[in-house]
Amino acid sequence: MRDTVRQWIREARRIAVLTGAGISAESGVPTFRDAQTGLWAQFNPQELATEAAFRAHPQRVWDWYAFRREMIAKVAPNAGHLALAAFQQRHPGRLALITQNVDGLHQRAGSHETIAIHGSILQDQWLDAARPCCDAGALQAGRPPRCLVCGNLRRPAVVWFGESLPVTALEAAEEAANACELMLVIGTSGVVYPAAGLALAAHQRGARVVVINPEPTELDRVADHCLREPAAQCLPALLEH
Ligand code: BV8
Repeated sequence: MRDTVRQWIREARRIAVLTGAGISAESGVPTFRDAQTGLWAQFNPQELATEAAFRAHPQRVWDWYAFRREMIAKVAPNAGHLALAAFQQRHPGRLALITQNVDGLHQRAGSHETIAIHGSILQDQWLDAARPCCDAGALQAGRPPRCLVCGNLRRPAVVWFGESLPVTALEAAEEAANACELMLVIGTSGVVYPAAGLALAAHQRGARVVVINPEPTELDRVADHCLREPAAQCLPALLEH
């Protein structure tokens, strides 16, 4: 069935791609569900990735992000990330890449216009609105670091559960989903919204939807085809010239 999807890719003037943690799995980054290994196994990720959890247990949540950052720093983009970036270079403006991932691996692979709808784990921001005293260059060290004067905490620049997505990224993602003729849904379980809703929107607009995932997902129900394959093995063949 790969050939049919390759044909659909050749025919589509506008392609949207929605990726999740699965595309980084073959780089060695555990998926969201798998990230709960060892020390973190007793915590549900949706409990750790919330403002309430951070305010209640700032050190625990900061350490969880530090643990994930260290893992991400040790890995490299895989053949799946690279195949998408290469396709974008060969066909400028034809493929819009939307990711739920905060790991920055698409960007490191060369996908410079990646629409990162859940932010980035590689940047920090202030927990509360910055006051005149809040200088990110002069922090009181700690886990998390804080403002020397008012104690405002630093937090990872990711979108936590219950938080709205960055408006510009969400608008760009919705535009791409609504304008595409083909959407590739790669390495996502399709349970988190509004991200998963982008695939539903594309389907409702008449676009073909292809799921690439070794396991069944919540989005198979709107898929025209499911390729039950690991992304780094499937994408190079699918996207090669
Ligand atoms: C919000 C950043 C508005 C942080 C993340 C509608 C219905 C139900 C619930 C809701 C709804 N609307 C909103 C909600 C609530 C909530 C939500 O969706 N809850 C779910 C869990 C039920 N959504 C929100 O809270 C969103 N905000 O709605 O705000 C608002 C605001 C105020 C008041 C009211 C409303 C914010 C959601 C974003 C949260 N932040 N990440 C961080 O990373 O720490 S979400 C995070 O989890 C990831 O970014 C990703 O989105 C998700 C994990 O999913 P996946 O990436 O798919 O990973 P997963 O592990 O699940 O699956 C991996 C897949 O890969 C598997 O299928 C596996 O088979 C596959 N795989 C494995 N290996 C491979 C592979 N595939 C290919 N190749 C391989 N080799």
